[in-house]
Amino acid sequence: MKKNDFLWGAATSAYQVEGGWNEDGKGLSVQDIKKLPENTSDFKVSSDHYHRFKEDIALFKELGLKAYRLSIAWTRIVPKGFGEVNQAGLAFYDQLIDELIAAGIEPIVTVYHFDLPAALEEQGGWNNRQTIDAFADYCHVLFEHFNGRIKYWLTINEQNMMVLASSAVLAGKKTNRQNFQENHHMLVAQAKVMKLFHDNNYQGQIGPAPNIAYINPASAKPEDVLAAQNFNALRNWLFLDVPVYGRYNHQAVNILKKIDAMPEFAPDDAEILQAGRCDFIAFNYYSTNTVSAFHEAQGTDGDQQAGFSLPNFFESQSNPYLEETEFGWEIDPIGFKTTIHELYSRYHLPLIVTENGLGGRDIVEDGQVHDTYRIDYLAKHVQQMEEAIEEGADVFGYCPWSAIDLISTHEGFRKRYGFVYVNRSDFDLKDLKRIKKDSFYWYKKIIQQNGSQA
Ligand code: BGP
Repeated sequence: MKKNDFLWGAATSAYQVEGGWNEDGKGLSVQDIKKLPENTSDFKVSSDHYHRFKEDIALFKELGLKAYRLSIAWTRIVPKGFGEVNQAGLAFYDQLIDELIAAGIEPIVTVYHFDLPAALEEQGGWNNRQTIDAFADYCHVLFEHFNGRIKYWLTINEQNMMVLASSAVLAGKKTNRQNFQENHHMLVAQAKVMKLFHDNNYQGQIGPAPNIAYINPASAKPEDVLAAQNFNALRNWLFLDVPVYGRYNHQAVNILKKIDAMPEFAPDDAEILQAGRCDFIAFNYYSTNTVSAFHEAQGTDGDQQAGFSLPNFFESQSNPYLEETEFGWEIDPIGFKTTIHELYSRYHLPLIVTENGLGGRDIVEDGQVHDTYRIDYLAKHVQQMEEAIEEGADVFGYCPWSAIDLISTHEGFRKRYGFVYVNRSDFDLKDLKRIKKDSFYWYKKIIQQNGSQA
């Protein structure tokens, strides 16, 4: 049964919503320096939430949000990634978090959402083990400063997509070996931070936030079923077995060895992974993926949902039973239920959905946005989630992407997700006015009723 204190929320991330890219001592992140496609806006102004957060939180309160998932920009707190702490950055998030709490909205905080400090990237980024300590120091500052005000901490947003879809979310392509060595350092950093959190008895709980998409076999052919199991291990379970069980998933290890990408472990790493565990699982879900056994000679490289292929292991296939969004992402609400049940059976930890939503080219007509396609997507996903809860899975919150329009990871301002429209385009900032979409009124009712059944 869904509880009365179920966290109906919504999500954003710092670089995609805030703007104020170089204000009040903020350092540059990899997002500020990445090469963007020509038709796509940079992140300098985004939705200007940095200057308009009070107006935005008033809208979130009107929407009835019980929770708001935000991320803190590492470069506002520690501009160079390591060393000096910027008090003005802490002061900004003090105001933001206090405003949320005063509005009765539970802040859920991601500490790192795709925005590694550029100064660390220049020193080798996650390839350099010093980034592990930099991350732990940064988190320590946050835990000390916000202790008691944040009940739910999320470590790293979609670490699996930074590794598997790096060209889409970070605009940089690396070899498998580099990617999985960096991945290992992130896993170690996350474990260190989870241990630090528990050893110091900070109030609240901490969890990872991968993008989980259950992988379907393209057919019942045994080779396809095995391919799907392999991809599930590499895309999904690798990223949860470590924070839940303290060790790598064996099928993922097998693949990494065979593609010559098994990371090097420093002497204490296995022990660190064992010692740092999570309290709950946060996950982002947009759709399932489908694969067959590998046939073609070449691998492909997709964005977060577009699917992946790995020679000798699996090959991305589209699912003929699913519709797609106008940006080509498949829509699979039943797959959401499958994913929730699979996660709960594997890990037996409380779950929170920290992203789910539909990106579309919204249009304003007479001051209104009739985003029926988004309502349809969200309604079907809410229904499947409610059924999963009814059937016994422990899900304690749902934070669709996104609370308000913001810049997509690689498709600019034209791909919108929000309940609130922001009046700007990729290259014309217009007046950045906020307009409540039809989905805003729909979600408000869902929250008021505590779900889709009154
Ligand atoms: C997730 C990211 C978000 C967000 C969302 C939508 O992968 O965590 O930051 O942007 O996907 O993706 P996109 O903006 O590419 O449509």
